Amino acid sequence: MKDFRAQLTKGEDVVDPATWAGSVPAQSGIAPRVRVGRSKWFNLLWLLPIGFVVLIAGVGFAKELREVPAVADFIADYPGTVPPANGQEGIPAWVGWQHFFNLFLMTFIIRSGIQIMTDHPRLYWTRHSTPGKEWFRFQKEVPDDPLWTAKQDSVSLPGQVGLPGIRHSIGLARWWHLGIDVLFVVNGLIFYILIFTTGHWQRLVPTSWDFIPHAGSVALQYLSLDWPVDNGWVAYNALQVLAYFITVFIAGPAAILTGLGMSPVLSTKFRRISSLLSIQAARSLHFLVMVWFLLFILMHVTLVFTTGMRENLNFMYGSRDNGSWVGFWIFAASMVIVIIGWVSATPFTLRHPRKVQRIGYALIGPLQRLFEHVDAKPGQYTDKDISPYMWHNGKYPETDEYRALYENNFTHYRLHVGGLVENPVELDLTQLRALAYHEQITQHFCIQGWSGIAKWGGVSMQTIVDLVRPRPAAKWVVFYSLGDGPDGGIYYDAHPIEQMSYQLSMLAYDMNDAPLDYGHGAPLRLRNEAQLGFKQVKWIKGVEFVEDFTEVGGGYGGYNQDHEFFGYRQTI
Ligand SMILES: Nc1nc2c(c(=O)[nH]1)N[C@H]1C(S)=C(S)[C@@H](COP(=O)(O)O)O[C@H]1N2
Ligand SMILES: [Mo]
Repeated sequence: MKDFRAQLTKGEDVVDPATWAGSVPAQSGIAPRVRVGRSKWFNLLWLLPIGFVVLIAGVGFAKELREVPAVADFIADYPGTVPPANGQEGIPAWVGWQHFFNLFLMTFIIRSGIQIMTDHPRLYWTRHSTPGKEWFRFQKEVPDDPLWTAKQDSVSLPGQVGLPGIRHSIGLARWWHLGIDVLFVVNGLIFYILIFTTGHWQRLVPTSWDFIPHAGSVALQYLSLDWPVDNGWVAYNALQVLAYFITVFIAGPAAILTGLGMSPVLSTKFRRISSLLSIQAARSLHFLVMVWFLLFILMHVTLVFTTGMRENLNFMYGSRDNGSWVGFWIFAASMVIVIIGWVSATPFTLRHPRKVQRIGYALIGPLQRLFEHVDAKPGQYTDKDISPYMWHNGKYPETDEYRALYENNFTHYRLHVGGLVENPVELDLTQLRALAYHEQITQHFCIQGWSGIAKWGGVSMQTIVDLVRPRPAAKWVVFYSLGDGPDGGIYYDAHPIEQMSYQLSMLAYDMNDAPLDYGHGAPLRLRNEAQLGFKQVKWIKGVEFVEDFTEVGGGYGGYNQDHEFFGYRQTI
């Protein structure tokens, strides 16, 4: 075990984009496209000219429509605003504060969300992630190479768009995304509590069917460029109420639920929900929710500034209804904060990635840890669910040690199991195959976003635990690979000992009824279905029971944690 530790490297404490992730060169994506039919792709940039033409034509027709007497009467009957039943008016200061926090947090959430997506720039509706079957992509078609990896498929973003922009920076992006999400949820819950205890909710919820004709009328008035006269201090117009209602009560919760829908442990535990909302449906919907937010922000900001900027900013930033410039200046000051946050987030992340890793873990880690206690039952999938295509990932083993083993059909292969155990063992493949056989058909969840189902055959980790008998001091189990990670030093990962007794933790030597092949981890790999894909160490040579993983490698719990600032608990 000592030798294995000596083969580890520590990883840096800053990000140097030149040497990042095994010196992957930057690679940009292509214009986003949507699949039409079996294999035609529609470039979404066409929506810009098409949208422009539709908008101009819409304005023309809306103006004509308003000349029709019946339509004019309709607008007179439904001018656009339904005042709240409780007659409450005004916008209290706490609404302004919450609005600001929300906006500030959203800038990081959206940027890091887009960054996460660039790590697998394709969206699917089924959990199989089969190349060519995606409905959306902003990357070229998957090349014919059978060993093409998901990492090779990832793309970069400009540093001021993505967070932090550089290619395959998902570990850091996830801290921003999940960490800030916690603050966003807290802010949202406080907002819910306050609106429902003060009656302010009545300004955001359509409370009668009248809202529909009023909203239609407002849409027509906007489109005809002859805008409704309304007073946002007293009540929002019906279209505004609908937009705010959808954003606050539908899009917000949908973002959280679809986000959780991508979790390996929750998808494996809550089968019924997962059969409807597979990781890929969740990921696609999560993206569409973001599209809603982006369109909402675009329309909202445009209208705030064009329907009476000074007034509108006084309402939301100054909580006053007068003609002063107070609201504007508070808004301007708040924008300085937003801009500072925006501009410094990427440079800060590249300079202080360990801080991002630590603060991110402080925010979301407790939840990730809580979900680690979930031991899901087998039997979620059957043979017919097995994916036709399973992506590959990671760095293939190229060492002489591995090549020699491979060429001899692993006759000289030995699995070393030791550390804090009563009975350390060395097992060759024949001995491993002689142990009780365990099989499971389960889904793999790569952190990058792709997934796939396979049948795994081998030895349950419980069998190994019973064989070696860990000492009470053992709290973590470290899996060492025959292969190096992208920055040199062997790949490894640490798992909590509790999960080694779970029903879906095993060492697999078979995949889909055949011996595990080179790309997927021959001769032996880990499956722990409560965790993300990068923790499923392939090409395993050693298993060490330890008290604490801080003694191993860079001390952060695994190769990606040491080198790419991932988190060590990856249940979501
Ligand atoms: N030794 C080693 N194991 C590894 C990796 C790696 O780079 N080296 N990559 C991990 C990642 S990121 C994923 S998603 C899975 C991919 O497994 P697959 O290629 O069999 O689909 O392997 C994991 N195990
Ligand atoms: Mo992965």
